[in-house]
Amino acid sequence: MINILFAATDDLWRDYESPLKRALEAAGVAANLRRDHGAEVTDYIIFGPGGPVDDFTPFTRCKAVLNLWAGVEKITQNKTLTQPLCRMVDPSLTNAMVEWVVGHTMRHHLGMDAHIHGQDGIWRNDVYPPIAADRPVTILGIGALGAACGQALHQLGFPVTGWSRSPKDIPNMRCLHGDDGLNTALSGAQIVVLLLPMTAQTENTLNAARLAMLAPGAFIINPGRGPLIDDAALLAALETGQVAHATLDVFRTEPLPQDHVFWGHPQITVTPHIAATTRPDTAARVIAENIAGHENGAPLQNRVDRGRGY
Ligand code: NDP
Ligand code: OXD
Repeated sequence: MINILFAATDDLWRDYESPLKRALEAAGVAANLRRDHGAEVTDYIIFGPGGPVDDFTPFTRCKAVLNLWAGVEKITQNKTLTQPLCRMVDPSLTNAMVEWVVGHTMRHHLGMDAHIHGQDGIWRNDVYPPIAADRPVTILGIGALGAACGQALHQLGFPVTGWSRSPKDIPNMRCLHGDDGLNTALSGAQIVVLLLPMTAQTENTLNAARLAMLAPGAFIINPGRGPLIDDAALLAALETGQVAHATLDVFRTEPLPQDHVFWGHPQITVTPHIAATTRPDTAARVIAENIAGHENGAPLQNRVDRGRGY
């Protein structure tokens, strides 16, 4: 029998307790899942932000910390964490992100706002969108989420360019990497989707100089992390029309303060970090199967490289 500590908030325990117990049983893991195991008897920690564990030092027998979130920027800064860390890669979360990114891409591509807000009796049939093949989309970050979004956008006909840290060869998209690759990826892009993790290297990836490389009137869609974009540079680019509209799901401060300039800005759409929430049923299966595999000698899945920060 292994001891699994659920170290997350009360509301997440309500959502996850039953799915985790079911998934552990289905994966053949004999486990005691509780919120109050002592550090010295804990074999695995299921971790969520805002939970009770800040100091991982006493968890000397813990074999892995399994994060309930895909993004790990907060926990990787915790110097007491020396145990292996796994991030969340959940098929339902991926599908949710694909739906959200495709939805917001199509809104901008089709210019839906003009018709939703322009029911004024005037028949303007001379303005219509290009076909997707004439609308290049660039995705910054082509890992679990960015690559899946790229495939879906390709299916709809968009020419997709993806950018990553290391060289990649992903079907149906032009793959670029490194600084030169970033400049090429952004040059002339009409829609840019940010799905990078937050690290010291990715902060302000979209700064003034890089926003200037986009096609005039470009659209920005950011479900990655707020600090990936230089906020002041974005506001300036919206002002000149270099960027026509930004749809932002993530922010430097969350919740986004009520008096923040982004709220109510006519060229910004704020969504409250809901692009892709981890779904308990599928996430519980991912965690249970990872533990089961590890107990049977397989390497841990979705391990975070602490040096890279993601
Ligand atoms: P992955 O780790 O699978 O992919 C990250 C991608 O970013 C990889 O392609 C990686 O390159 C690239 N990357 C990292 N650092 C750099 C760099 N310095 N330069 C260029 N490329 C870089 O992450 P996921 O796809 O699972 O998730 C991405 C992010 O999405 C999460 O970190 C999180 O912040 C955010 N997220 C947001 C959600 C929401 O609801 N808004 C929900 C879930 C996640 P390489 O392939 O070479 O490693
Ligand atoms: C995540 C997120 O990282 O919801 O999972 O942003």
